[in-house]
Parts: sequence; C-alpha cells; structure tokens
Amino acid sequence: MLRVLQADITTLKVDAIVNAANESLLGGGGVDGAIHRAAGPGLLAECRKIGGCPTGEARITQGYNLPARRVIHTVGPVWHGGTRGEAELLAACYRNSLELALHHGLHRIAFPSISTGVYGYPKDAAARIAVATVSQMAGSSGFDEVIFCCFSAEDLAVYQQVLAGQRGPH
Ligand code: AR6
Repeated sequence: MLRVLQADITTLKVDAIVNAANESLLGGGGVDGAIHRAAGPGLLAECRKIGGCPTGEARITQGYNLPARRVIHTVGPVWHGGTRGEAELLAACYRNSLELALHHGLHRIAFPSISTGVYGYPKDAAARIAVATVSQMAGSSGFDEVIFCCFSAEDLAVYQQVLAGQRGPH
C-alpha cells in the first residue's frame, strides 16, 4: 500500500526510513543531517565502518535513537540536466532500498524525496520515478506500507498529483 504524507521523516515509527545520503555516508545537510542528529552518534560510528556507498546503491544500519528500527542509506544522483543516467540511477535507489528492506524483513518503510534538495533533481520528474518504481515492486512483494514522506506542502502536492495521475481517470 502506497501512502503520501507531509512529515519530518525522523519522527516516523516504521520498520525503516530511507536516508538521501552522499557517497561518503558520513552525514551532510538536508534529510541526511536531520537523520544523523535524531539518531545520535551511534549512526555515524556504524556508517564509518561501512566505508561509503556508490550512487544508486543502498546500505542498511540500525536506527539508534530514531523511532524507526533501521535506516536504509541510499545515494541519489546529482542532477546534471538529465543526460548522465540520472533517471536510471534514481530508480535504482528506490529499487535497491526496497530490495534491502525485503531482505531484512522490513515491511513498513518511508522514503524522502531523494535527490530533489541539494542534488537538484526536478521534483515532478523525481516523484514520477519514485511512484513508478515503488508501485512496480511493492505491488508484487510483501510490503505492508510504503510511505512517501514529503517535507513541504509543495512536495506533498506534487506526489498527490502524480499518484492521482497514476490511478488514472478510469
Ligand atoms: N524529513 C523529510 N524530508 C526532508 C527532511 C526531513 N527531516 N529534511 C529535508 N527533507 P536533501 P538530496 C527533504 O537535500 O537532494 C545532503 O547533504 C527535502 O526537502 O536532503 O538527495 C547529503 O549528505 C527534499 O525534498 O537530499 C547529500 O550530500 C529531500 O528531503 C545531499 O544532501 C531531499 O533533499 C543529498 O541531496
């Protein structure tokens, strides 16, 4: 089941929240900074041991002081105009994060809008990829709930529009 809501992802009590990280996995600004602040120093210590993550892939850690049990860290593409495989890499982030969740028996998972902040991916195009990729996978496998967690009212409106379009006029 797909859901969209407006919230701070660090407050969600789900099996796993997804972090829009960078390749170092050592923290940063945006949602990454918020997740590290809320989780506490244990998260950074575990991330250091992982030793980084290539763009499009995903890695899993514990949730430490977060209400979510686990954090799935994925690295979205930097937007360069769309000609450097950004769409495929963004889809891979969603796919690899969901595969990791399934592998660890995590059935309620929340995503932020990966790459649409500092990394500059156009919001509408990114939401279409997020919804299409998650619907393809979540439909056929054992997820109870996949949440698109929007930070702003503007992002919420974008996702609502994409989801409405996907459900179609029929
Ligand atoms: N809860 C949910 N969504 C949030 C939160 C929050 N607490 N805070 C921000 N967002 P960004 P990126 C939204 O920039 O574009 C970091 O420095 C935000 O409004 O966090 O993938 C990393 O270390 C936007 O919609 O991630 C990387 O260096 C979305 O999260 C780089 O930024 C993603 O924005 C990654 O850039």
